Amino acid sequence: MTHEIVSIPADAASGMQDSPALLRLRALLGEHRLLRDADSLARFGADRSPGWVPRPVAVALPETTEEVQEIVRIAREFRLSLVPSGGRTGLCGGAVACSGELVVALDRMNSLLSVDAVDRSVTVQAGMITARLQEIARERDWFYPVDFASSGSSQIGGNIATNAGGIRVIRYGMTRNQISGLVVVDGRGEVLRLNHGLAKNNTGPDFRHLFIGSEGIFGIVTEATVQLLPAPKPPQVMLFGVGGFPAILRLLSEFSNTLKINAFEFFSNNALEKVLARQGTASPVQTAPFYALVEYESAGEHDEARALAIFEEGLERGELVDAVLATSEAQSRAIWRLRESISDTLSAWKPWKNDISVRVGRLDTFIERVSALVAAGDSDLELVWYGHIGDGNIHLNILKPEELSADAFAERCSPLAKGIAALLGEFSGSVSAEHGIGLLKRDYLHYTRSNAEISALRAMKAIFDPDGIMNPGKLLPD
Ligand code: S2G
Ligand code: ZN
Repeated sequence: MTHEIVSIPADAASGMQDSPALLRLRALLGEHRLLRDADSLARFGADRSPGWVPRPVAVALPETTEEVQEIVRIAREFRLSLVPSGGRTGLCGGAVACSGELVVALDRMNSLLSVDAVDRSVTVQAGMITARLQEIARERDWFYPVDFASSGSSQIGGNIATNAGGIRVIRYGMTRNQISGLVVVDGRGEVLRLNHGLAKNNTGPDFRHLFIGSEGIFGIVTEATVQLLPAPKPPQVMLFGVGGFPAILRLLSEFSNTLKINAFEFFSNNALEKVLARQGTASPVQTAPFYALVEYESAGEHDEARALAIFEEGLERGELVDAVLATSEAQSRAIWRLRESISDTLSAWKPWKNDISVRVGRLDTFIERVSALVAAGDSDLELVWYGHIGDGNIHLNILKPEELSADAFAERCSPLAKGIAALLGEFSGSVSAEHGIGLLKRDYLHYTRSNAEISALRAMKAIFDPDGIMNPGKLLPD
């Protein structure tokens, strides 16, 4: 997705003299690693969430943990707010700098620091692109399992700060499951070197898991030790045309109870139609109301026979319409492209993105209740259903009609958004399964986190960020 560069107010980008804080930062970073030109401010002050005008005071480009530490110390001294910035692929405004903050961009901290063949782990700087980490693993016949549509531009530091999920959570877990060591600079200016790559370390609460998913409100991730896996055999990929949610959930149950599935995704027909129109390709299966994409690790013909039997039985029950089994890696990738292109394709409609989850065992009744809300709601709005239904995560996107302004559209989405959030409270689900809270969902946080938890989060922020300079305004409601 191309992010349009929005205009920067003249005062932020003008040849305004460097403040004392910026003079100290320029002395630390030099001419070329403290940016103040309009394009840089616009580019580094935004992420993929629409609706905020990037307005940072400057962009710092540190190269080491020690430089990040010095930046935090200067920021504390001059009460300068900091916004950590990775690949800027976030969808909730978590990396947006719109109030004169200093962006701390990790782009130049993208090195492979060490490889441990015995542990099968690598230590990398936070600015490494996710796809580069996947490539480093492949080069050693290892595997980094976390993958999603934006892995070609997201950074591992940002994936850690948002505990990125993606398409294989059902098998390998979220980003937090892969991190065996973490170096962060917290808002005090302290460098915390956490867990050191140990497999076992039972010395009290594990601070890794405080920082993973904290969206930069406690500190800045600078390095990570990532546990990798032996490279798996090429998996089998199937795409099913499915009649409705009950059939999708039955397919999920049959596959997950008899085969080793890596991924179980779904999407509605209007999602596929939009992707095919954009790609200019034809569907590999007959048209159906929904599609299920299943990736599983086959141990041999027995497994493939089982998968085909599941299809034939579903066909006989009238629950499945069609299916295709990828017969090559190229065909597997083509099928995955249909699913992974949805988010980017829909961005043209500036959608209201519900990124929600409930326990898999509660999906059936939850989906029924959401469908009832939708049926009772604004029928003129087009909804697109897709996501990682295998782990209980549904992306329900409401598409903005061309003629509607962003505010009018938000107004029209609000009843359904609030109805879904209330349902999530009832079902003990999450208002943010994987994309995080950022600026966009702060007012929905209480549907998933209790007041007791939120007050504890505020207390923890006061410990790690006593001056409130770390990504202020993000995640925590005012
Ligand atoms: C999806 C992708 C978000 C992104 O399609 O499942 O979560 O752009 C979204 O990586
Ligand atoms: Zn997703």
